[in-house]
Amino acid sequence: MDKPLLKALAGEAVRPAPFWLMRQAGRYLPEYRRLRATAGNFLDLCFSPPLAAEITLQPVRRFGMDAAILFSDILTVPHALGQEVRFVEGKGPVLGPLDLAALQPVGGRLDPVYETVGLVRASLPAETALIGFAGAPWTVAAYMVEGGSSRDWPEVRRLALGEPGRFAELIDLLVEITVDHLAAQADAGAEALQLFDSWAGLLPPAGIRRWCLEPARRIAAALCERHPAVPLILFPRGVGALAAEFAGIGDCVGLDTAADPAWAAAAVQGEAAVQGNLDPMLLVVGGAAMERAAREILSALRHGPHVFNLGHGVLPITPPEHVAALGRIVREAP
Ligand code: 1CP
Repeated sequence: MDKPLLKALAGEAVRPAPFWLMRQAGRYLPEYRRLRATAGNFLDLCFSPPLAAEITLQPVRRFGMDAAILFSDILTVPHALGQEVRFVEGKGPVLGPLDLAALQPVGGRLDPVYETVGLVRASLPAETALIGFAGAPWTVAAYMVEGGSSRDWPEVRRLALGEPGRFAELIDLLVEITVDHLAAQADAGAEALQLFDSWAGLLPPAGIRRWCLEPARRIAAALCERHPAVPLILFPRGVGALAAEFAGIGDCVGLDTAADPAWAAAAVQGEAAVQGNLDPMLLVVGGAAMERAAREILSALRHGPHVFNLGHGVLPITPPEHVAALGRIVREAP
């Protein structure tokens, strides 16, 4: 276990801080766009192990991150439960009608994802760790109920707050399949796992505790039984000071863009590693503004375990040379 990322996730203040970027594979890279153009629809790409493995490796080859994150999507899970999932060019994900009673795992649908994990593990540099991931139940439920992305997410919020008994059935099912999906990635060679709760911040505090924190606790406990040595990173985006409550559950808490790293050093780092949290727009801007902000984050979190990352995913308009510059800043930080 001498990979820098794994040491940091185990609680060590590794310097230079290991780094990777959420959505580090994707449309800002010309080599991704070229491959994407040959592949037809996006889910087919996720389920083509040689192509998905190649895309996973592209950013690591170019920028030497300390981790690769499996190229897949959080919406492979509703697909594996039998709900129709399509990605429409220029619009994003579109899901078919949700029939709660009809949802059940369709055997084998996620097997290509695990095959990809094996392919990537076999060709990663020795010091680079492989991160597997899943969407958290609340965030995946949001897309399933809403039928796609949404500005205000009215349907899922109404269901969670207005019919909690019925909503719990969906969350319970998602907890179960998420545990299986993450455990299968660990079986196939993933060395750390991240749970993306991108829409946690839509809920009031009691809702965050019930629909984000408690499911994360159950997922962490089940994974701990099956894979005690595989660390879990939680990314509850938009939850403010409640991020500290997630530190008791995961090995690492991912901070979103709005979180103050100095606060997290005091409130989170004593209990868990902290990951984050440069504003993705500063990576678009680059130059002195990016350098100043990155150094402030590194400095605020320097006394404890820190994995440098963004506060949310890389934006498609990001110049790749800014990613290279950011990597140098992190590596050369005092
Ligand atoms: O057009 C294209 O080429 C597809 C764009 C794309 C990509 C590159 C989508 C569609 N998904 C992905 C890959 C992806 N998605 C990864 C790969 C690994 C990486 O490099 O990080 C990961 C981890 C995800 C996770 C994901 N998918 C999240 C959670 C993280 C986040 O950004 O908040 C979410 C919310 C999704 C849903 C999704 N997938 C794709 C789109 C357009 C969306 C909807 C986003 C929205 O609602 O705004």
